[in-house]
Amino acid sequence: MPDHETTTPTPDLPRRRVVVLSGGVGGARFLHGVARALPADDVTAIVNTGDDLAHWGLSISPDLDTVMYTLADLADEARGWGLLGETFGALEMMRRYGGDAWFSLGDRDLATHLVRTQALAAGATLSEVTRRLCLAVGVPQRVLPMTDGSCRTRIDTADHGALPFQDWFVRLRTAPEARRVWFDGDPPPAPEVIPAIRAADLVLFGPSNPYVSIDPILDRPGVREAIAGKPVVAVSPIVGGQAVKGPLAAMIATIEGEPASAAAVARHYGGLIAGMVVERGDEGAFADDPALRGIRVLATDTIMGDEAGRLRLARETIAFAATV
Ligand code: FO1
Repeated sequence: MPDHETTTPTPDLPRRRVVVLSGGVGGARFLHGVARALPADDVTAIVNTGDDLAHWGLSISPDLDTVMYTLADLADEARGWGLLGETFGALEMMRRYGGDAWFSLGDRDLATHLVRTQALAAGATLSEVTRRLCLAVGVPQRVLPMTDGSCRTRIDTADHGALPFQDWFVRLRTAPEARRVWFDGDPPPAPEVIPAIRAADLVLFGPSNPYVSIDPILDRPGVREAIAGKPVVAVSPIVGGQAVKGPLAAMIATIEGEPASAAAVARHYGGLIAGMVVERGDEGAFADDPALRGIRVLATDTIMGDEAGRLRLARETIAFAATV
């Protein structure tokens, strides 16, 4: 796989302006493929910020950073978050001081949060500082936070009440059963979000968690309406009844009361999607459910094992989305 500087957009794909809705790792890897398949000007990522948190006095936007690091080829792919070649010296000292050490901020990653925090304190918007960070690490695609305002994901649990997302996800390792997901704050989308969707030929939902990654974006006022007239295709984050990564399979069971499946994700998106890309073997449930018969399905290999796999899935999804 060539470096991204030398990668040429796929010649046999027609020119399409694509918007990808994304959470962290799954969406970021899919975006990496889309970014290698199309000219940079044609790709806009709209990224969940419901996972954002203030920690050690810093403004942290995990999904924006995962997308940025992945597109810049700087991500630690094995860990699934943070930077490649990271060290955790500051975290070790924090632990010695008896400070909060449950959320692991790496030494190099700290620079990202320091720049963001300073810029926000000086009056920049999250959109502006994200653009600045992306340009600095060589990401030419447009990466937009879903909002410049505050919208925080909360997980209602039986034993611990309503938890901030990262408390549930990292500190408690998703152990408390998730009963409901809701968003604290209802800010408008960031200024470029609706114009980007209006200008798009295709809208793709990355293989991200629908409850905690895609829904917070869709719930920004005006986003569902802007998406409604577009060809929308979702890539399934569920493969053969299992989540590729993270707590989604358990969430479908506890929130919807049904086993995890690509079809359950499609039902959750309701009439919003015209097509879904699923793992081979997962397509049968779509034909069986009258509610899903209107959704076109592409069954393919959706596990993005390596960069070639991401690029292939991106090309197949874009070509498929042009037909829905
Ligand atoms: N995930 C973890 O499981 N443990 C961590 O300590 C952790 C730290 C962390 C720091 C910065 C960052 O950008 C992401 C980090 N993540 C960590 C990942 C993050 O919690 C989740 O991947 C996303 O919020 C879900 O998409």
